Amino acid sequence: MGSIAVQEETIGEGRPWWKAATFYQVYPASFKDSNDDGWGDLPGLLSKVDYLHALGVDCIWVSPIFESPQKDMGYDVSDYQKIYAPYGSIEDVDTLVAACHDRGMRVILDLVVNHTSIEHAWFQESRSSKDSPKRDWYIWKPARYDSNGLRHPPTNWRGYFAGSTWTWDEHTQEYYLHLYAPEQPDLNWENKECREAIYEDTMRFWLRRGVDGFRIDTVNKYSKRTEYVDATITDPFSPYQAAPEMWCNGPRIHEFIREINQVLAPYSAVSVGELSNTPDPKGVLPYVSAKAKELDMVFEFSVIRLGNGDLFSGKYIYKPFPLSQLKSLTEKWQCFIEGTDGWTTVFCENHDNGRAVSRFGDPSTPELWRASAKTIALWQTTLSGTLFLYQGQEIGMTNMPTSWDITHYKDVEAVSFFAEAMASGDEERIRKTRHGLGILARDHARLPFRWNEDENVGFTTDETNSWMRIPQERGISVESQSGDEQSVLEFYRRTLALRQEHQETFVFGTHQLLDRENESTWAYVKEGFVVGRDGTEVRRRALVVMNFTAKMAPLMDVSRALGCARDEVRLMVTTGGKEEGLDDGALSAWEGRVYCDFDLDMATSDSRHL
Ligand code: TEU
Repeated sequence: MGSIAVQEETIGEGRPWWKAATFYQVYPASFKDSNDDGWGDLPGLLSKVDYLHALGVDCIWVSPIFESPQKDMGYDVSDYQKIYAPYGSIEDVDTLVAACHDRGMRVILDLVVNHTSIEHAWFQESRSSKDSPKRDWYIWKPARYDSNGLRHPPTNWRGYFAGSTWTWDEHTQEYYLHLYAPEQPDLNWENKECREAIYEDTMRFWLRRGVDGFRIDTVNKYSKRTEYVDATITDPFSPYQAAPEMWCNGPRIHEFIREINQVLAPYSAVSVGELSNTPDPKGVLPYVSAKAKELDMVFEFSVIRLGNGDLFSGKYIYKPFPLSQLKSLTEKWQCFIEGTDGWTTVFCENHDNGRAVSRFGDPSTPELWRASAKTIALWQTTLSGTLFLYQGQEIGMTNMPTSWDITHYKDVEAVSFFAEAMASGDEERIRKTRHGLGILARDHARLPFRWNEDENVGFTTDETNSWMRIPQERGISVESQSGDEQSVLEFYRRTLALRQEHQETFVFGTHQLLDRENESTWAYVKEGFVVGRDGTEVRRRALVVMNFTAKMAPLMDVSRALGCARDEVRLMVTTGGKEEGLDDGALSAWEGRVYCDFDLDMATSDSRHL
């Protein structure tokens, strides 16, 4: 299964396969159920590999499928070498990898190694006694006592899912650290033996089986500051304080990541790390600079976090944002690699955020929903870096309807934030949290994938069995959109193909934002170079112009923006579906277009990529 029938490892110097590839994240519990238990599984995913191949997907990222008590949907692993039975078996993973390789596609797994489940054998051993050889594989600290003799956690840190980052262990009379749920104790990366076990039992185990790399969960939290002191009080109403400076990007983080790199390198495995709390390019570049030999790429969250309240206690107090902010953050994370040997990623959805069309688009009518979902597609597929799509994005899946009550939210984060608001007894906070969850909750992206228009949407046989309620918006399904030239799905197929065809401009090009203060229209120029037949460099520019409102918007002077004569301007693609009247001076509601300064029938085979 090791060898794979794909294009050569590198397209040219500095051009490994994953740069121009389209990645697609599968959230397996919600993708496709093959055995009618209401829970998606690996045979279900396998049955859809051809669908993904036809869409233009090059690499599938599968969210955690390992043995787990599912406190955090598999991000709490109890055995890295076993598959959670409702997903299938380890042989199913082999079959999936082989099926992808046969089609020239690749597969990466989700590597969750900042923490394990409390049910993992390592933790069971660690908590068994203070003298356990694995005691130091997790982070244990004694209690603090106040003047009244009351016991307190070692520090005042707030965890991601509300409450303290520390849980008291009666048996050994110490606290253990967990940045997430109490059932997700943090591993102690300071311990070399523990690191070696992680490399061997998680990474090498799966690489030997033929997987092509990893999406690496919480990649910058492995090195913590070792002082374990209180964080500054920023929320005077809470005993627990946000403390990312204590456990994120710690002193040994680059050393640990270089070690990971050495584990992956012999397998030429690709790595994409989840890099939170690092909104400064100067902090991100060291992770993704090619010569640093750390990670191939990372997810930086500034864009996807737009609308979130403050990062910790106020996360679900929705904060509206103007279009200009979305534009400038996009520009920032497009441009930060220019002139460097680093690389960037493009994404606007994942399993931890609300749906893009409900956050950046307008699902208020079927027409606006479709137009805005297509414009979001245009935005994403014309940006530089490696593109990541999330399941259902390609059919414009939306957040759950506002009429669904709070009992439909299953995620540990949503449940704890809502419980915390309720416990405060503050009506305003409860109302705002409920509203914010309606836009931002992680549950929205976890609703079952809509394959068809049946009640069970083709996800499972009996919809009443589904682990999450099934959304019933008609028209948002693969079946209803396939073959409809105006659909979101067919638009994704077309623009993904265009992205490949013109990758010098879209994947590898520079990004220049125009008219940055305009709060209705978004325009940028992408510029790349190809080598013509005669050996000279040929510049290729594209203007992406998108109306991000439900009203008509004036169209800018396209030839001026592209810096070419009017008769050299070509329309490459429009979301509008109109073939004529394209230079009519206006964009209709949520319409997006791409113009370019080169002949479209000049096939890329006439030139070669740089
Ligand atoms: O998320 C890490 C994380 O801290 C955030 O980016 C996450 O979105 C969180 O909700 C912020 O409040 C990763 C996984 O993607 C997430 O699903 C897991 O819950 C988490 O790790 C713990 O493993």
